[in-house]
Amino acid sequence: MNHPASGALQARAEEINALVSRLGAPAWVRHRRLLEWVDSIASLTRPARIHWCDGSEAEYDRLCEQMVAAGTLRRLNPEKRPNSYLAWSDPGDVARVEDRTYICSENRDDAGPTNNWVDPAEMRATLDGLFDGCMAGRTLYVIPFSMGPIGSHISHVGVELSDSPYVAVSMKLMTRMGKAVYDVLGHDGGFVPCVHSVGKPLAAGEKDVPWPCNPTKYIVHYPETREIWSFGSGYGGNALLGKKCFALRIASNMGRQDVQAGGIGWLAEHMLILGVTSPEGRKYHVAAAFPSACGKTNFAMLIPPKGFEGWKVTTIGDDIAWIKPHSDGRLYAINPEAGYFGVAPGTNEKTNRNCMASLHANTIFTNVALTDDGDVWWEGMSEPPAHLIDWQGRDWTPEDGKAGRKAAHPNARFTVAATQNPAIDADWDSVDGVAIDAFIFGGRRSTTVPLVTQARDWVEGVYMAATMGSETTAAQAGATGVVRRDPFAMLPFCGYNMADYFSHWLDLGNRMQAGGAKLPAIFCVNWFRTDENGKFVWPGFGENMRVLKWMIDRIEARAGGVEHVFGFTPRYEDLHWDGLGFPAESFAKITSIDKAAWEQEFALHAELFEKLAQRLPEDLLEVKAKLEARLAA
Ligand code: TSX
Ligand code: MN
Repeated sequence: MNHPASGALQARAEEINALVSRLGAPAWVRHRRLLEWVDSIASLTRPARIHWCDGSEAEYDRLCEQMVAAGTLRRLNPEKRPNSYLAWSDPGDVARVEDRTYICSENRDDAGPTNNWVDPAEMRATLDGLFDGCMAGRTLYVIPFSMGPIGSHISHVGVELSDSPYVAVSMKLMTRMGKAVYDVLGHDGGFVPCVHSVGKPLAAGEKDVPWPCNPTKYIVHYPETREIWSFGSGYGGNALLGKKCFALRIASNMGRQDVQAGGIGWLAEHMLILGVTSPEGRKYHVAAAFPSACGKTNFAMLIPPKGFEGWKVTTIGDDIAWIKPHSDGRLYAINPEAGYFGVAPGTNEKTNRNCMASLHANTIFTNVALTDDGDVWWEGMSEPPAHLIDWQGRDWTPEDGKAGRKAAHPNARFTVAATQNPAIDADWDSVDGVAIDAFIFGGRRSTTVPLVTQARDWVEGVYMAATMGSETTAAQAGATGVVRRDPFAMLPFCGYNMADYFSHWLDLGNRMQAGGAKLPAIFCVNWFRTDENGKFVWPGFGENMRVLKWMIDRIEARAGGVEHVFGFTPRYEDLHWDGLGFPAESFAKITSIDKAAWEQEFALHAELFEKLAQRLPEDLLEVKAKLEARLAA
């Protein structure tokens, strides 16, 4: 006790004890910086109380009960949909708000021309004003979560402070949330601080609304200090900050900052991860990037069709992959998430049987319709029932549907734990991740882009991914059928300059190859070519297995293919056709390359490259010139 250091230690301990008692922190929280941060946010936002989430089932059930009482959730019929709930959001809070999403780097050019940017000091001043007292009358939930398997060297921890119980229970389904995270953090482990408020303080005695939110919305990222601040929305990616904000925008920065810190770097990608096991028991893993409305979750849960007896497809993830080089020269991927937050409309027993099975119980639905027997319905699930209550609480009949009024919002969602997926991969929670054999990049294109192409090498693959485009559908904002560039399906999710992101991919490939690594093959796919009558030619869904098998055969140097302008493509006879009558003439329609269409396509690539010109890597311009020369020849 007389040692000089022990007095200082004692003073520190007393300070922590004072913080702990002021904040009501439980015994398992003794992380000084975390306590100080919670204290500072509580001082700013002035909640009525603080709830430290432990992630238990009991806590989940209690919060859901409270939300039922408050009118935020409705308990579904336990006979039809056990332990499941339905939420209807405010009609002005139904989707991510890209025009209100900011990357506040110190330097504007580091955010790049595809992100909204505001000077961080200016943004901090704005947010300080908005967050001042914004949690009045509400509970501040302290939500600790691990993105990735607890204890994995690829995983990272976040802590979200939110005044929304809907966020707290959603984070339980979507991440590894709870007490165990504090064991990883210890007394001084690193975490990404995420501050979220629905932005609707309650005056003394004011009655709450079922879905509080604020017309003013801000989704803000500070990449240098790795912070996330979200104001005004309670919906999806705006509010569940582990997903798009952390696992993509902040993590993409972390993967690149790792290089600046002397590491080899890593990738945070908008990719599903699936396993394919052959009848011989050989297992392969692919990671695939698709823009929205391409059926990513359906592909992640694909069921092999007739003719593929003995083949198995298993899901590691349906939305995000964190990918890191390993000392064996291969790239290993984890799914940082632990649940699915998927679009409900269009999901049915035919398009995705595994998904429908996942949703049989323990699910939170948002903005779908309610049936008269207390179950859920959405467009594309089945024949519409004679009567429903739509997502805005109004009566709905199939007549309304014919008049164009949808029962479920087009962006209606399910939130469910990954463990409910009957096709979950045995290694989905592995701390090592899975070794990636191939990358797939896809888009929705009615013309121009063939069914499948294998890039000749890494740089050509990066070019294909960088120039990806997809046609908008009726479910999206704006005109339909317009091709929008969506590099790597990362346009709304890359947390820094998109041109620097291309360089990061190229450089990582170069570093790995210099170390003797054999990089994954890169493929480009398009399930959506249409014929002269506007009908889809390729049957898609489970039949995409035929394309997957060709890819695996290419990796094993078993399959044939021919070289065309853009790389290698299968001939009709290179695909396994057992169980499907698909004529060679149809195959020709979806693999043909139209020279004039591609000349136009290259002009669109040039437009994208001009936008990114300031920092665009030379290599991509070289690939473009080579491909154009091939097309001209
Ligand atoms: O998810 C889709 N996939 C990937 C599946 C593993 N969808 C749905 C996209 C919207 C989210 C698809 N839609 C796919 C596809 O491969 N292909 C198509 C186009 C299509 C739609 C209907 C039919 C065939 C193709 N056929 C019939 O309706 C009978
Ligand atoms: Mn996504």
